[in-house]
Order: sequence, then C-alpha cells, then structure tokens
Amino acid sequence: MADTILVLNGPNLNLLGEREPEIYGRETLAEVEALCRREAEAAGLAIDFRQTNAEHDMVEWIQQGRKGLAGIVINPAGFSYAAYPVLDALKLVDCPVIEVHISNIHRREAAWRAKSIMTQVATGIISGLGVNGYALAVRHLASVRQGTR
Ligand code: CA2
Repeated sequence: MADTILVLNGPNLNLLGEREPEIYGRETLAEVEALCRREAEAAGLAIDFRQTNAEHDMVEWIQQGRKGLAGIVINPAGFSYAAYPVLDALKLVDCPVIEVHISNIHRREAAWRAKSIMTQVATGIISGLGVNGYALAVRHLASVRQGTR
C-alpha cells in the first residue's frame, strides 16, 4: 500500500474523450490510466485507478485508503461542488491529496465551476493542464513519498 498511489475519478469522467474535446481533450480515461501507470512505474510505484458516478463508492474508496498510501490523486469532477461526505473522507486520510482538474476551473464560463469545496483539504491542486495534470500529480507524489503533508 505504501507504494501505491490511488487515482480517483468522479462522475461522468468515464466518458472522457467522447464530448467537449475543446475543453477536456481527446484522451480517454483508459489512456489517462496508462499515463499514470507509466509515470508511477518509472518511480517504482503502483497505481490503483478508479472511476465512479456514485458518491458512496468514492467515500468508501477514500476510507479504505485512509492509511498507508503514497498519496491520492483525485479529479472529483461534479463532486467538487457539493459532495461534503467526500470532503469529510478526504480529511481522514494520512497521505497527501492532489486535486486535479483537466480544465482550468478558474477560467470557465460558469463561475460556480471555480468553487471546488475539495481544495480546502487538498495538499495541492493542478487545474488546466489537460490530462498531463494527472501525470504531474503522480510525479509529485513519487517525489515526496517519504514525507507527510
Ligand atoms: O476539468 C475537470 O477535470 C472537471 O473536474 C471535469 C468535471 C467538471 O464538472 C469540473 O467542473 C471540471 C466533469 C465534466 C463533465 O464530464 C465530462 C466527461 C467527459 C467529457 C466531457 C465532460
């Protein structure tokens, strides 16, 4: 577990690459998983990559990863804006948490997209770098693996 990075994806990201490519790019979630795996393996780490449309799954997975992970990368997607149980679960973990958004949530047309409630418990946030944000988050977690947040 200490050698594992948990990568969590929220609602609708299973359809990544299928719509709004001008905002979210053309890569599929399977390609994002391969990207994360490549980055982690280069650092001798493993990836546990998951996606769900259900808030209770997300809470369960975060609780299960409460102890012993090298870190969590989470794109909370729509959970960013209202899912307080996910926020509470993230507060319980003992590893760094990197929040990733593919788009720059601060320059979207809808102002509400900028107001992620998860940011207050995240160690850091990457937003607007496309799917590269996931790889950068994994690389960061690999580099700080020995420390705590
Ligand atoms: O930019 C991101 O990664 C987002 O977290 C994506 C979320 C959105 O609610 C956030 O504001 C920003 C989910 C977007 C809807 O899901 C899609 C899935 C596939 C293709 C297009 C949209």
